[in-house]
Amino acid sequence: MTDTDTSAALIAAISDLQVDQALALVRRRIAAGDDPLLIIQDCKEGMRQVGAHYERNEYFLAGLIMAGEIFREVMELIQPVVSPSPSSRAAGRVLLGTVEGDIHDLGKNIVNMLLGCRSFAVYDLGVNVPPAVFADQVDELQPDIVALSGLLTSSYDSMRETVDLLRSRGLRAPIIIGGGQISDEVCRYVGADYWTTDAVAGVEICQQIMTGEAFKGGG
Ligand code: B12
Repeated sequence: MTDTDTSAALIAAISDLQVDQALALVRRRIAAGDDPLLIIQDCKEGMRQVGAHYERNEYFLAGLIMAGEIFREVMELIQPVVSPSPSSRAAGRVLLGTVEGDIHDLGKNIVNMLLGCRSFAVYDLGVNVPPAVFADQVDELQPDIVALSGLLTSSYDSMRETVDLLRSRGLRAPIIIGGGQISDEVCRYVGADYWTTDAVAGVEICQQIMTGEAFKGGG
């Protein structure tokens, strides 16, 4: 199989909810020394296709649940081969969580893992986190960056409430939002400083924030 074939086969296995096949392909690519971030990228595309099946009523909630389980198992295989950066000094402190009303956490967990690899200290509040909990933790932990995750359209209102509360309590640290459907328009609605639909890009933004090189916005 060529690289393109394996990539397409993995996307199809996830899209078709073929757990054994998906895991076998991931194991094979890890053994071949493939970049784990490219493997994650393919899995993300497979998940996007699962979502599209769901929208067309070809899959139901059980399909989403199964896809979530496949992705979790894939990440168990990938996590050990994602290499941390050599620095031992904390690059910055990030308070992370999925906003209230939203329980999607696979993307957030990737962000957590990649930030950890880049020596950030990450405080992950989990999922369905109310604005007041973010605000209390900001007071206690004084993070350099607040990072909010949300996949549902309805989570934009939660993000906005969270940002409003944090700003009203005097938070000056930058706020970055991430999730599959986030856009510049959503970022402006929410009142966040940065946005992204990609974990790797999000980590780069966090690194640029810490070195004072980040431009507001995202992509
Ligand atoms: C798996 C899944 C689930 C699983 C989640 C399991 C889990 N532990 O997370 C379960 C079954 C729980 C679920 C439930 C629901 N889901 Co769902 N789900 C999905 C699905 C198929 C994949 C999501 C995923 O994990 N993708 C893979 C990850 C890696 O990608 P990601 O999350 O986008 O994260 C990446 C980036 O966005 C970024 N990122 C993410 N967060 C952050 C944060 C920061 C700070 C940064 C920097 C970056 C970043 O980094 C990641 C890597 O690059 C999507 C389809 C889709 N298109 O996304 C639907 C989808 C999100 N779900 C949807 C729906 C409707 C639901 C339900 C309402 C279904 C129902 N009837 O109950 C419930 C909602 C429950 C709730 N209250 O949250 C819709 C949302 C539609 C909308 N516009 O609001 C989608 C889009 C499916 C669809 N096309 O209709 N779901």
